[in-house]
Amino acid sequence: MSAEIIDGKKVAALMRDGVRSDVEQWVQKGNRAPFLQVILVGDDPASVVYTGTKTKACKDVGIETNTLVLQDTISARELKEVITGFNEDDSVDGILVQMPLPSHLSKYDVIESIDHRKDVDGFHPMNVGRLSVDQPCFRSCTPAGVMELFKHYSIPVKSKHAVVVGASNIVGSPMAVMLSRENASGKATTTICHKYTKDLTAHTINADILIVAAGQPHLIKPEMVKEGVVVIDVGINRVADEKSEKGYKLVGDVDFEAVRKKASWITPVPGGVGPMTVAMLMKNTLLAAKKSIYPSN
Ligand code: L34
Repeated sequence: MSAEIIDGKKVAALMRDGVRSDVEQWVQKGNRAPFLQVILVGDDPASVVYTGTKTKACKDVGIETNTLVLQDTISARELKEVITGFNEDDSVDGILVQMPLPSHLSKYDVIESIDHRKDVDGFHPMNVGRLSVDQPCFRSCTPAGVMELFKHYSIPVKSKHAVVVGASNIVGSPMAVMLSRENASGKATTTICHKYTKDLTAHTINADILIVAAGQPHLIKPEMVKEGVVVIDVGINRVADEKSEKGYKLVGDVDFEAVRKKASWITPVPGGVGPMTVAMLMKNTLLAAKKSIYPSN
């Protein structure tokens, strides 16, 4: 078997088309354009790239945006004051603080200081909690983007065995919740593996759907999966590459060339999950502007 490629770049472009026409309609009705406030603390090179991609996507769909770049020496109190200002500003619909943060700042405190009604990342405990009880909320963009891929390609989830490798707050954990909830897109039997899992292969080999968000280049080898598996590779690792102009190349958490021979569907890196994360952010920002999720806003 050789897998069909799940083209995240293409599906993300289609999603952005949808958001663009919804934004147009929203503005035609006399509303101002949605506004996303991005906050970047420091100059982590990957964060600079990702926030740049987000700005470009906003322009593409008619969402207005601004990126506030703060020094990595900023105190927790100062950052909180900045966020409070945006919370109280009615012209700001969505607030996104790009991760990771410098080590002296607590991501939990920073995330909780964002008004959950403007938390377009879906990281605030209010949104995470509402996700886990299947109530309307902002959903973390990466796992929500993966669910969108299943929908687009009509890949069945219900009653499948989904194995999630990686248990982070922003990907693995909400991914497992989305897959396992008893709703139209979920109903999978779900296993979560992480760095304390004793025999990873014993779990991955049973996966009908394997989602890997471990941050380890080429962790998943062909002998770890069964024939016909659907493989979603969330990893984006920069590895040194002299042949590339940038001096690095991007590789996923899956040994793509080898695993694709056994899989039925597989996402590439780049061009898989990454662009979907950004497209979901556009969708969430529109929902925030429309106050669709929290009408009392
Ligand atoms: N607050 N912090 C916050 N929200 C997020 O949703 C993120 N994330 C992760 C890091 N920190 C965050 C992102 O935006 C990862 N992430 C992200 C966004 C975009 C892409 C990858 C990760 C992306 O566009 N990936 C492209 C390749 C980009 C490249 O060339 O480096 C792809 O095709 O996979």
